[in-house]
Amino acid sequence: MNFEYTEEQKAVQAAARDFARNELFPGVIERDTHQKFPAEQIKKMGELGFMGMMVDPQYSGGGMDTISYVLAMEEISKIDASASVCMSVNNSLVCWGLEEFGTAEQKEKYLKPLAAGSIIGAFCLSEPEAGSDATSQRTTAEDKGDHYILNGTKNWITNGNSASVYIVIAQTHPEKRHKGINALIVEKGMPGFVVGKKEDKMGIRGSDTHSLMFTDVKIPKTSRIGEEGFGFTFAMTTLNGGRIGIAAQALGIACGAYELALKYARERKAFGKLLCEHQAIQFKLSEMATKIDAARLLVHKAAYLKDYNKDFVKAAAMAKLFASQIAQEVTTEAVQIHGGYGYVKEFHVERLMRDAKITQIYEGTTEIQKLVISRELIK
Ligand code: COS
Repeated sequence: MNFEYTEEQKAVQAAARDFARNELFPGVIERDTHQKFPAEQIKKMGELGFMGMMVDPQYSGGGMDTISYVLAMEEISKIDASASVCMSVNNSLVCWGLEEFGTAEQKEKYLKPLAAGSIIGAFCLSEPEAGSDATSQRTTAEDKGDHYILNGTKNWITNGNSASVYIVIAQTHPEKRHKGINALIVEKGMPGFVVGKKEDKMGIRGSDTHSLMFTDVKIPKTSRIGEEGFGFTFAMTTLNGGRIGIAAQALGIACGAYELALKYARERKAFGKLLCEHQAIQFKLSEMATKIDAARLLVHKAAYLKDYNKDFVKAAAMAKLFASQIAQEVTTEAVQIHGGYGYVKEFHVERLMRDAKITQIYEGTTEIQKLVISRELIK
C-alpha cells in the first residue's frame, strides 16, 4: 500500500489550495449572506481545469485520476462549499455521465464545453415528490416518434439557473416503472423550459439552487442518453460516482473547520494559558483530527477503486455516509472551540457548520447510503 501522492496529485492539490485561498476566500462571507453565485470564480476554475478534471483530454478535460479530483474537492470545500458543489455536479454527475454513456455527437456538442468549464451543467433527478424514492418520477417524456415531449417539475437543482445544459430524468412508460425512465439533455432557453424560484437555503447559500418547470418541451431523440429506458440506471450509476465528490466535499468542510479551530486554539488564551494547553480542547482537537483522517481514508479508498475500475458502490456510499456525519460533528466542535466568536459570521465556522448539513442530504441521504451499503453487504 502506498499512502504517498504522486507529484501530479500534489501539484493539483497545491493549485486548488492556492485558488481557494486567493480567489474564493475573499468574498465568501458576502456571497453566503447575499446568496450570490460565485460566477467569476467558477469561470476561473474552468480555465484552471477544475470543472472537467477526469474527462479525457480529447474532450477538453484534464485527464486526471479520481484521487486528484477528491484532493481538489477537499481544498476548494475547506473554503467555499458553494463553489465545490457546483464543481462536483459538473465533474462527477454531468461530465462523467456524458463521457461514459453519451454519443459521439453529444460529447462533441456538450461534453467539450462542459469539461472546459466554458458552460456549466445540472443534473435533474429530484422532484417535489421524488427525492429518495427516485423511481417515482412524475416528470414525463412522451414518445412522439423522433422526439419526446417533456412535462413536469424538478426541485432543488444545483446550478439551476447558471447551467446551460441539464440532464433531466423523466418517465416515458410508467407501466415499466424504472425501466421506462429516460435521461434527456435539455438546453437552457428551449421553448417551454422555465427556471423557477431560487431556494433560500440554510447552507451552501452561494450555490444556485432552483426548481425547474417543463411544459411541452420538445426534445429530439438524439438528446437521449443511452438506450430507451436506460435513464434510471444512468441516474443510479452516475450518483454512485457523484457520492465520492460529495464525500470529499464533506471531508473538506470538516477539515476547513478543524484548521480554523486549531489556529484559534493556538492563539486565544483563557484562564492564563492558550486554549490548546487545556486538556478539554486538546481532546476535542484529537477527536476531530482522527475523524478527519478516517474519513479521508474512506474517500481515497472509494476514489482508488473507481480509478482501478473496481466495484466502488459500497465504498462510495460508506465514504459519503461517514464523511458527512463527521462533517456535522467536527464543524459543531469547531464552533464550540471558538465559543461566542464561533457563532458570528466573520470567524467562518458557523457557515461551515451550516454547509455541512446538506452533505447528509443531497446525492442520497444518510439513510439512502445505509440502504445502498446494506444491499451490497447482503447481496
Ligand atoms: N447503482 C446502480 N444501479 C442501481 C443502484 C445503484 N446504486 N441502486 C439501484 N439500482 C438499479 C437496480 O439494479 C434496479 O435495476 P434493475 O431492475 O435493472 O436491476 C433499479 O435500479 C431499481 O432498483 P430498486 O428496484 O432497488 O429500486 P428501489 O426503488 O427499491 O430503490 C433506491 C432504489 C432507493 C436505491 C434509489 O431510488 C436511490 O438511490 N434513491 C436515492 C436517489 C438519490 O440519491 N437522490 C438524491 C437526488 S440527486 S441530488
